[in-house]
Amino acid sequence: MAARVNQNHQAAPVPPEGVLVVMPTYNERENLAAVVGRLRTQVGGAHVLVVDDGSPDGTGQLADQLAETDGQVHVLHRPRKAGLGPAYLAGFGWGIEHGFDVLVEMDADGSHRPEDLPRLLDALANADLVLGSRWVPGGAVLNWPTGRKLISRGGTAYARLALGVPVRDVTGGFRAFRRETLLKLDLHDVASQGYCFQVDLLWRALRRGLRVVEVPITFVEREHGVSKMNGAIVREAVTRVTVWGLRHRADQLGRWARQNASREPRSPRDAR
Ligand SMILES: Nc1nc2c(ncn2[C@@H]2O[C@H](COP(=O)(O)OP(=O)(O)OP(=O)(O)O)[C@@H](O)[C@H]2O)c(=O)[nH]1
Ligand SMILES: [Mg+2]
Repeated sequence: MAARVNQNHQAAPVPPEGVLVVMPTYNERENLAAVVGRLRTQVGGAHVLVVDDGSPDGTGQLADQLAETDGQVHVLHRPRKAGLGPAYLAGFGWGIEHGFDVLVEMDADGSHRPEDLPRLLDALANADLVLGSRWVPGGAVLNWPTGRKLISRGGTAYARLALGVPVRDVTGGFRAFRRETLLKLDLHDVASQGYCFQVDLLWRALRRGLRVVEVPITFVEREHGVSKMNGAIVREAVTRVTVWGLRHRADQLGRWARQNASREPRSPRDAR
């Protein structure tokens, strides 16, 4: 299994009108208008769907105001905070229903720079899933304390080892999916809630042999508001990745045993 690019088959880039940027929000009132504004400037044709989980700080109402003045901004209101994974699944469902060809994941806190999006979309011409990557050459993280960098790099290293995937940034949340890619991932049984959702979708894509490409991005620590990362989110990621990794190794072992069994002679006569 490998992240791979088919160099010989360059498809035409998707027109921006077919692009929906799904942006989950929880208490991002101070960040939302700026990031949506930058996004609309960078990729003028793209639509934005804010998926707000009833933010107490009024982010949902602010999103409604943005949508009133800009026909390419849409809002999905959900009653309560239910995690990043369910918010994205709801956003993807909306986007697929409304006929978008490309669905982009992007944080609303300014960590994912809209200026990097055109490169992600360009790379999608030759891939089924494009990952914005902090940990490939050319990628960067600005203003993160060493502790945060260690957690992120450690998480990626653990997932790479457990799952045997060749990807450098498995937990990043700035990504572009083709619609058909999402349709192949059996999203109905995704149970991951926190940023483990990112590993989950990547793992599904790789197991189905889809073309996954990493593109360097510059990740910028949020300037306003607070992170929603917590211990429960980290624990969920470690537990699920460990279970997937064990299952994967057991499958490999089972295949290896079956291959060897079929090669072994059944009787001394067969061996001759
Ligand atoms: N709708 C919804 N959005 C969420 C939820 N949790 C986080 N978000 C949003 O998802 C994006 C990423 O969340 P962050 O709080 O930045 O968490 P993070 O990026 O994993 O952590 P940091 O790197 O510390 O910022 C932001 O736009 C959040 O507002 C949730 O439960 N529901
Ligand atoms: Mg963030």
